[in-house]
Order: sequence, then structure tokens, then C-alpha cells
Amino acid sequence: MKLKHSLLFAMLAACSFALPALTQAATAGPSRNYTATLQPLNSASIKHKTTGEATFKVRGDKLTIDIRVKGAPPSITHWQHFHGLKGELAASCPTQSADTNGDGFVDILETEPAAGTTMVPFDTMPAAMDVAHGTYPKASAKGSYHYHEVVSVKKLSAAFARAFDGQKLDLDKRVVLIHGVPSSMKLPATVKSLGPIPAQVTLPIACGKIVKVK
Ligand SMILES: [Cu+2]
Repeated sequence: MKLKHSLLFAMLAACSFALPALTQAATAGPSRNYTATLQPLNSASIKHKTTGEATFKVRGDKLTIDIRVKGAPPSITHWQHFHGLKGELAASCPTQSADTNGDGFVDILETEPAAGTTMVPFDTMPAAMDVAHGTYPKASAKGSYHYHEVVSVKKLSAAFARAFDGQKLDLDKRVVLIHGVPSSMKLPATVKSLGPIPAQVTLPIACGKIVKVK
């Protein structure tokens, strides 16, 4: 009996120590991880199989973004963003069947039914949400790069809500799109782009659906 009591006491003591630790973790904010496996898009037409991985780590107010890409058209800048649908639905990555006009390229407009619209740029200042004027990473001569940024979840969420009708970031409803072929690459006139931006800049070359890591 005596042994049982002391065991019970030890368990209670352990619990009362564990409680303050749990409370501390709660005030530091949630800890969440997400990942996206990047699969090639338009690889047959552009002769580059772009692959890679994106990871998103939320620790308190810090969101750490890492995007590792290989096989991309080398020595050029690659626009990259998360795209998503406005509303509750989750975006998905388009396949080559999204080439509805049959010109051999899935252009940015043809990605919209599945992937939705351009939302947050993975440039040097994601929370500025300046998609058209951001500074994006440049691939090495071998076609690889590693993008790394740490952003404030609060700042990014606030900017996102302002731009998208109060919506939440909801990373696991978004897709990562990587863009860009050399400006010298000839594309059919049927390959569409956004406004005055050349189609070579916005042509999607890889996509990955963001999923929550358990
Ligand atoms: Cu994009």
C-alpha cells in the first residue's frame, strides 16, 4: 500500500510540473509544419524537369519558408508564389490536361481552375505581397536554388486578409507554383500571361500541393 501511495504522489507531482510547461508552449504559439513536393509542369515543351521541395515551419509568430528546386531553366530568375482559390475550397496542382487550348503549354491562366489565383510571393519580402515587383531567386548554372525566408505570421496574415477579403492563410489549401523560362524561348502567341508580364516569366514549370505534416 505504501509503495502505491508514493507512486501516486510521484504521478501527481509529475503532472503539476507538466502543467506549467504546457501553458508556456501555448503562449509561445502553435507549432506546425507543412510540406509540398514540387512536380514538373510543361517539362516536355520546355525540356526541363523541374522538381523540388518546399517546407513551411510555424513556430510562434515565425514562419520559416525553405524552397529547394532543381532541374529548372538555369541562370534565370524564377517567380514563385503560393496560389489558391478564393473561398473555402482547396487548390490543387494542374496536370498537362489543363492545356485546354492544346498549344502544348499549360499557361498561367490555364492553371487557374485548379490552382486559383496568385496570392503570396516567395520573394525577399513575402508580407509586402508585391507579386509583380518582388525580388525572386535565381537558379544556378545547373538549374538549382535554395530559397530561405523567415516571416512574421502576424504581418503576413494581416496583409493576406487585406488582399483577400479577410481570408486566412490556410497553407494546406494552397499550392506552390514555380515559374519561368528564358526570355529567349519562343512561345506560341496562344500562351497567355498576366497583363504586360511576358509569358516566359509566368509560365509554370513546377507545382506542389501544400500538406500539413503530422
Ligand atoms: Cu505563381
